Amino acid sequence: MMLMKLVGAIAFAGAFVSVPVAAQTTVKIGYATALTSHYGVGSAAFCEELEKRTSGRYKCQVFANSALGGEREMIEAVQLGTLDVVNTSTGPVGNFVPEVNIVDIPFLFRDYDHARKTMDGPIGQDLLAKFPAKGLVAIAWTENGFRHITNSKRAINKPDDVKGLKIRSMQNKVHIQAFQSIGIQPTPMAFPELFTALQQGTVDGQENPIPVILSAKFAQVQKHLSLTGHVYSPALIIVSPALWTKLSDADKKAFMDAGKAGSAAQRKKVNDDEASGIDQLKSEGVSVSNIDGAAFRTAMTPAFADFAKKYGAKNIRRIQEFK
Ligand code: EAX
Repeated sequence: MMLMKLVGAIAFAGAFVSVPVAAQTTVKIGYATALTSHYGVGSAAFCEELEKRTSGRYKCQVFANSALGGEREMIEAVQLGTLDVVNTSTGPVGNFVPEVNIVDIPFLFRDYDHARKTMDGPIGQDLLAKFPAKGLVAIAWTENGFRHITNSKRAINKPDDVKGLKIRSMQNKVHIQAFQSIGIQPTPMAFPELFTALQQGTVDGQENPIPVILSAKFAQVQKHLSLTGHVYSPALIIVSPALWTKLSDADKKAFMDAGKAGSAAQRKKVNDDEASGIDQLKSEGVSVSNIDGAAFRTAMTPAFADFAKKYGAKNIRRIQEFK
């Protein structure tokens, strides 16, 4: 009898040891792709680490699959404070922080190692420091991946093969200019509209990293994948100033550390998807062609001259030569 009372008392006391609801802050986080995607894995790792490092005082509420709109809309919501955190590609970010456009220049990065070192190094950190002036707090570089072209019309093996194709682009002026320079008709469009646009033939194709092509099931609406690797697409975890300014220094550090955990998990998922994704797409009936990137790079030369003017030939070289 005494024992039952003790167990009861402990259970009852136990209930009071957990974090009183009042002290728990819900952190709303949004991203464009599926829960099981690289963004889903990265965001889950961020949330898990945040909850752990704050002993449950901060707990995420996740909005996957563009539930709160496309990346541009989510970034606006973070600026307004109606959304706390977004894990987004740099696609639309240049519309808010123009300096970031430089990392979306095609054929800028040699490989994942070069790109990740650059984003985590002084160049990437300098760019993160540009965000607060625009009402955004960027705390970590995550990753989308190297982008490739898919389409439903024809196999693409050389630059001439893309001429006249209507390709959906992100809302990114660097991409739009680069695609126009090789004769593509770029159609800027928010990600949540893309699958239907491909299905209905509003556009012939699109370009995204393997992890997005897999998680968005584009094999259902696209016949051809051309491994152009034409752009390395970084991503970011951005926090709203409305939340950030309320955080203690210790909690700011917890968010930063959680950002690092999210970045590592997202990049690992990209590695995994890259390793198995192409065979999976082939098994789903997609024809895959390897591409001579240098030919596409040469074809885009007119655009590069303009990018050098806009973003500085020295800045571009600094990224290209970063080790
Ligand atoms: O960030 O819009 C795009 O094509 C992006 O790659 C996608 O939203 C994931």
